Amino acid sequence: MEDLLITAEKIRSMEIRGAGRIAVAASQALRDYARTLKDLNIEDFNTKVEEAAKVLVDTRPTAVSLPNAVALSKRHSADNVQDAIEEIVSNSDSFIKNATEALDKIGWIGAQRIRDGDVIMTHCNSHAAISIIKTAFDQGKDISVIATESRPRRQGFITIKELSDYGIPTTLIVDSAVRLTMKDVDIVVVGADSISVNGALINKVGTSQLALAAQEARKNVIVAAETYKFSPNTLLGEMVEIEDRSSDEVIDAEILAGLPNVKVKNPSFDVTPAEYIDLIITEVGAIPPVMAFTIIRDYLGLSPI
Ligand code: RUB
Repeated sequence: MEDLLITAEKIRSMEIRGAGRIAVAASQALRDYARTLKDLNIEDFNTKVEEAAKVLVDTRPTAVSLPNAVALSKRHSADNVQDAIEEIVSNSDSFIKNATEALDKIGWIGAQRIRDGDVIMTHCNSHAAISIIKTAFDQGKDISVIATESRPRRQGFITIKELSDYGIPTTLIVDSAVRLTMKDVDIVVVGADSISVNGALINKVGTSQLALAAQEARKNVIVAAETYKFSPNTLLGEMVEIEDRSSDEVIDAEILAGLPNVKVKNPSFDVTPAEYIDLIITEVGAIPPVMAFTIIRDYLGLSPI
């Protein structure tokens, strides 16, 4: 359990972050933990796996990739521990392989939407969105990127480093410059933490202001999202929980202590309605947001996982 707890802590503290990376790390941790339980009987094995799954899922609430990855990895139909471990290892290995391949497919499909000369705006740090940008660049398209800082955790800094190392010309802006800068942009490309059954996108706070400004300026917004980022539980009417993070990320605790009439709100994600999104690029194709239900039905199953 110790290794699994270390992974859980890394996810909670955001040492491991981004919906895709979180999913892969959780699946790996669960798989490796299951392997350590070979001496148990099947009842105790199942109990331990469920407990471990809960520890992982409880680390962060918004990215549905996390519960999806855990559920897809842990399910088994075995009545003995050896077979159960084999199934879990095989589930997890194929989840990780598919997740890795999905990034390449999304890159290729999404790059079809990027034209030579395009200026792309992105927000936060999404590996799926960056896969599209890098693929378009690899195809020889003369592109450049405008990346937001993404306060308060400034994941935009990870993005500009990654793009710069790749040789892609990149401009960093503060989040509040999004609307002013939108006139210079051709297309917005962002990632996803969750996509609900009505096609709404839940992603890093500020994403919806990019989408709003893009709509006003008649620029397309495309979302890069693996199928495991769609939320089956939204079929039951469940809302995606928006993570509220500590005020320390926004203002120093000592300064805040001296401001008795001030409180700080630090929502980490926001919701972009489907009507602001042109296309969602998944590994199984580019779909309009209204087709979210189909992705959930065909790739995740109708019974919530
Ligand atoms: C990261 C974030 C990313 C999505 C998609 O938030 O909002 O846009 O997770 O990323 P945080 P990816 O830094 O709080 O985890 O495409 O890499 O899965």
